[in-house]
Amino acid sequence: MNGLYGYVRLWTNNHTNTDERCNRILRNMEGALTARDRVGVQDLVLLEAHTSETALLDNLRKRFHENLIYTYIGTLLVSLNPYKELDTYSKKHMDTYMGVNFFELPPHIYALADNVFRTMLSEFNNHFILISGESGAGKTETSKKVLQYYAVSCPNTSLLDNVRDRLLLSNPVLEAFGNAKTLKNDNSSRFGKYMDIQFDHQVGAVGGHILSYLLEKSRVVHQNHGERNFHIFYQLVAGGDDELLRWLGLERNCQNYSYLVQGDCAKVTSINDKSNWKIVRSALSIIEFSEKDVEQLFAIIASVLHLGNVKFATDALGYAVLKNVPELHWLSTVRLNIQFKRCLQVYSPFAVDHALYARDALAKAIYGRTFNWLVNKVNESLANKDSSRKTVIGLLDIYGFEVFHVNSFEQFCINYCNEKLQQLFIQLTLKSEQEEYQMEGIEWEPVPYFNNKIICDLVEEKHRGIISVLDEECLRPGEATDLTFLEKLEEKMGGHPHFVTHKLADQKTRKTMQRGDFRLLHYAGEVTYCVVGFLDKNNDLLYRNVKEVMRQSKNTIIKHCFPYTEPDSKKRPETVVTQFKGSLAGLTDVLMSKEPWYVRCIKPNDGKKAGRFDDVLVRHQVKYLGLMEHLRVRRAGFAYRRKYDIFLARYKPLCPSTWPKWKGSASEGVLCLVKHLGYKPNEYKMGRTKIFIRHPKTLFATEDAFELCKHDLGGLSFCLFIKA
Ligand code: AOV
Ligand code: MG
Repeated sequence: MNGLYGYVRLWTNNHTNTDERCNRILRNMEGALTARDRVGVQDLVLLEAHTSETALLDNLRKRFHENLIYTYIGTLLVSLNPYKELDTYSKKHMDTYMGVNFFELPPHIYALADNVFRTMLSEFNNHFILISGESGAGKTETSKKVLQYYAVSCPNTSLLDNVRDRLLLSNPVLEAFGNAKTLKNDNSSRFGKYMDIQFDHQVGAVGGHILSYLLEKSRVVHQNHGERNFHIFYQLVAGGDDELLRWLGLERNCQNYSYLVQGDCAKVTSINDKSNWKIVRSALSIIEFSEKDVEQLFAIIASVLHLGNVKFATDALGYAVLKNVPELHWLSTVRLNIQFKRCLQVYSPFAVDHALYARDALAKAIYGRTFNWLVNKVNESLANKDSSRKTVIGLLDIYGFEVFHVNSFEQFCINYCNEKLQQLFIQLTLKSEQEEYQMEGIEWEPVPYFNNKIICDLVEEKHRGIISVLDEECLRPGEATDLTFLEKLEEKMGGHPHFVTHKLADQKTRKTMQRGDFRLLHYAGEVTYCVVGFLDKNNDLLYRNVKEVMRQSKNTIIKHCFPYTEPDSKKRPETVVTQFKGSLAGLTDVLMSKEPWYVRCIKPNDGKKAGRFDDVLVRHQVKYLGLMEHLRVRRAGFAYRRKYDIFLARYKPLCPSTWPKWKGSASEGVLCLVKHLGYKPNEYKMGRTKIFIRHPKTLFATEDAFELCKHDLGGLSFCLFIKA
């Protein structure tokens, strides 16, 4: 036997055939270890001695090639995107994981979901699952699996079947309106989503509530090459029946709509718009959207497409005049009942590019506000009317860190958000770890982390951060430009270790930047942002007259989305990024009040390919996700901790004094057990409620012994020595 984990010395009550039994057991153990060589360990804490990044990576790679995409670090779940359908998500799999302890079955998202659920039941408190990872790493798929697990596997009554359906169907609806194809991901979330699933302890999931964060509205009017607008537009054009399209004045050809073809990839092989349309259409009915709501909703979607086709000519004085295109007919009189010409009077006399800008601003406002209306409507349908106390499990699935060839205001917001979540992760993992040692009366030395607070501060610090400089510039209309914003940044941030611009850079770096760029050294890597459009996007202004015209629309959703506001209200509306900052702070508070669980998603390659494990790419993610540090904390202190009663219940067959029944307290039983197993005094500590085990190999050997005992030993008892 490889001797790394210890050896088993056996003695039996029945001394006959001892050698033969020994051999059989050792053969079994060898089998287990060989399997382990092939598929790696299922908990990285169990990695052998000199734990290095390379060892961790090797382990993930081995498992990945065996289609084992899940691996633990303690209770944290690492998930690799397989980029293919795996046969591990059936109802049968769900049932297998129900009520089973973490370490008893191979790692799985269902195991985590089930443990969260059972902890919530036993402790009667609120939890959340933070799912993080870069764009395309699998966050949204993971969050769907969790939701499916709760919806399908929790005890439930037929009365609540429709709650289940609505919970599940809220996904395709919100994805249709809030997801899009990007270069990173064919189904990229372009909004942040936090969903509370409410549980009644007798009946299971009984309701839900969704908070949405900053939708990337600019996509409505512009898509980069190789990207698409939000799915719903293509779904409507491909799947809407003839009569509906006729009523909306739409043709069944995406190429006819300027807002759908800017990325030049309206058709995507991995996406079936037509069948997705059917799913969304029936989901809307099940989520209790009335026929009228649905009609008006699609009238809005169609209007946005018409709006994108509105064109302008130049008059004799060089000002924009509306061309009399058929789209005006659909917009003005038939489906939206807005007087588009009146909207534009606001801008005239303006040049054509200004008029186009106004048109796009209106399209973005209509879509963005309709999206918020949609989320509210879904929430109404998911709301649980019963006011008795419920506990919740929150699911956080937000847009992942992203770096494109050109990065703009949207990436700045998305990456800032990821920076905040990383900060939360650091705070919570450090905090909870330290608190636990303190609570249990165990001494320990904290492990140093890279703390990304320095980057969060750079972005958001009051009066000093990038956001504050941006807002200041937004307050100087007419004077400030994107470039003056950049200059102010240079003035204030110059010398900051995580900030550089073309002007501030050394010669080598300068070659990789343009004059209008600034670069941030994020926790997850460098991103170069182009300042063009920052001020406009942050201001996100709509002319008041436009709002008035919209309010007069006969479309009740539009009317609702453009409510009356005091015309002379002095208060300046908050800028986009400041609103976002506020809502992220709110989210942090919500999360801090709950028990955290983590899933760290990893993208195995940049080509969306099954079976390809790109070492450099994965290593980079392992680094910035802080997996090594997390592992180190787990190992430096005590790799494992278990409540006395749980530890005793599992391992008591390994000791004649505790098996089959122990009469004393659980902690005394554990002490007796570990002494019998030959644990050395420095190997473990007895806390107030838990046993802490320093090295994974100790638990590993115990676990091996337990496995053998389960399979082979029957009435046999044996003693296990751990090699020093
Ligand atoms: P993301 O949410 O992390 O990116 P997704 O969850 O949308 O990434 O995953 C991207 C794609 O990877 C999916 O559309 C699937 O094709 C595939 N995929 C991910 N997880 C699995 C899985 N467990 N099994 C099979 N295929 C999977 V972004 O939303 O872009 O940050 O903003
Ligand atoms: Mg996503």
